[in-house]
Amino acid sequence: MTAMATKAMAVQGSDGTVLEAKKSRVKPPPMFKVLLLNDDYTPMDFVVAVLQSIFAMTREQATQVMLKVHRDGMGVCGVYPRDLAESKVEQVLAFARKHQHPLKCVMEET
Ligand code: TYC
Repeated sequence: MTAMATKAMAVQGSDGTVLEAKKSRVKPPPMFKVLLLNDDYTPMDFVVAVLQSIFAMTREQATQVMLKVHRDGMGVCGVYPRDLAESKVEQVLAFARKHQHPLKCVMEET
């Protein structure tokens, strides 16, 4: 047993049947929340456009998330593996910079 990273655990049933469960010894990959932060200057419509274009939300979903960020100071845009989360954060920051909005976006391990 090398690449499998599993350990066989045999359990004998009363009728003699052998049930074999495999216990995984590999951790699932770490996941990261991508968070949008509120500010006083970025237009609401711009934030909705960011959420629709970069996070594939409908206009309705994007509006709900934008309003949550506006109200609570931050909100989750999505949960992704590290590389994808980093890419999403960079896309948001680049798009905001290009339009000269101070919108901030960060990632945080779940
Ligand atoms: N607070 C901003 C406004 O009133 C809207 C806004 C929402 C900005 C969410 C950033 O991540 C944000 N125009």
